[in-house]
Amino acid sequence: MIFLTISIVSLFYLFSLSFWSDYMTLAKNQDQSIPVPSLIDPDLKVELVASGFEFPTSMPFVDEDDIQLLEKNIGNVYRIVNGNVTHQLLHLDVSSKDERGLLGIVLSGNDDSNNNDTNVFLYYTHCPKVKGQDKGSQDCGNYVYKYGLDSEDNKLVDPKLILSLPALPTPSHLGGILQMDKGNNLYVTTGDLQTTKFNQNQTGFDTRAQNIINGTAPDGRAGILRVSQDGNPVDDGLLGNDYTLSFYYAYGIKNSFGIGFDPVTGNLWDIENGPQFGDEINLVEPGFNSGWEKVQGVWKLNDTREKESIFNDSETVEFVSFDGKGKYSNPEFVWGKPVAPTALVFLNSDKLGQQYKNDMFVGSAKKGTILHFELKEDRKSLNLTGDLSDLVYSKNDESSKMIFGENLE
Ligand SMILES: [Ca+2]
Ligand SMILES: [Ca+2]
Repeated sequence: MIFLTISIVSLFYLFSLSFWSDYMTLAKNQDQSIPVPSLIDPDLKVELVASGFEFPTSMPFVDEDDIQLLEKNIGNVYRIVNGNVTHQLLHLDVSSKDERGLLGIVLSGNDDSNNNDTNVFLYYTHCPKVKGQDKGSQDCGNYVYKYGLDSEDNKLVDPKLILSLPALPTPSHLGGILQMDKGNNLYVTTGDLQTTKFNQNQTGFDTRAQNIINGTAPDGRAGILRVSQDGNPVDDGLLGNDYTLSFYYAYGIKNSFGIGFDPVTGNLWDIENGPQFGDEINLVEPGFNSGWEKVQGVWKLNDTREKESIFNDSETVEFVSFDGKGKYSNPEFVWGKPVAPTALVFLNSDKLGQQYKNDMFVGSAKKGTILHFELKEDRKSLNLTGDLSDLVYSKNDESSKMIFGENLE
């Protein structure tokens, strides 16, 4: 039998917001009672490639054996070649409170705006400091910067500010995932920046991007933004040409830690994090409205964003549509109870076997699980059977068909 190898680093890319250091403790102990990372397919195995990182969040491949990796709280960008950390490419002064930090990275070819071979885009939170202390959250921001990779000196150089995004009222739900489409446009996930349970008295941050009819103009939160590599709106904007509405590709998103492009169709998909229910997988067509804060998962919400009833399309829910340019559509998959999806990746390869080629993989922070989904032939929905054919994973549903790997935490 040929043993195909999936590297732990590849898995980690899927499972980007896990606690790597916890896993390393497990790996060292090798105690029978402690679960070890495993894959369901007996033809595949997990292999340790590199270790010792503190709260890694994202790790793009430059090529097969050349990886960049982010540390959320420390703000370091590393280069890993053949499993060895060869260089620290950059250190950033980031705020690491709660979900803030160095969160997202994507690479692209040079666009001739600098002399470097590769552009590296980074998403991070920065709060100005006074005497070493965060000055207060009012000046914090989430930023997307473009760097050039100087591969001779192994440094990220020539920083250019691409997007300046809000970071209030709380250090939660700020997205931070970056992706690049085939046309070399940059996509950025943002969240609503509100912690529903603990900050319900906060006001002034309700925008129309959260489907608040009388809300203020969208300011970059609660969506998937699309910009050129210079930070300009693409085609004058899908939903309108006002700043910052012109950046929105999708809206009505509470928070997202994962977006990916289907390598067959080029369609964008996302995972979304619900409150105490209703994590989602969505096909994100241009102008997609995911429904937050009016609908989450398959549920219509009340004024305090709790479940009110099952939502169906005939029901009257007043969504913000931006003059009909934005369209609500239902998720392609919903979890009844949260599994904290952390990454979404399409496997654009047959290296793990023909049966996985172009399929979708989703990481979950719950027990470090990697889930595997096949798309239907039209590639606009998921090929789900049995208990999952209602598109909802409920408490007693059989989930084994989804599971690809476990204990990757
Ligand atoms: Ca939704
Ligand atoms: Ca079900």
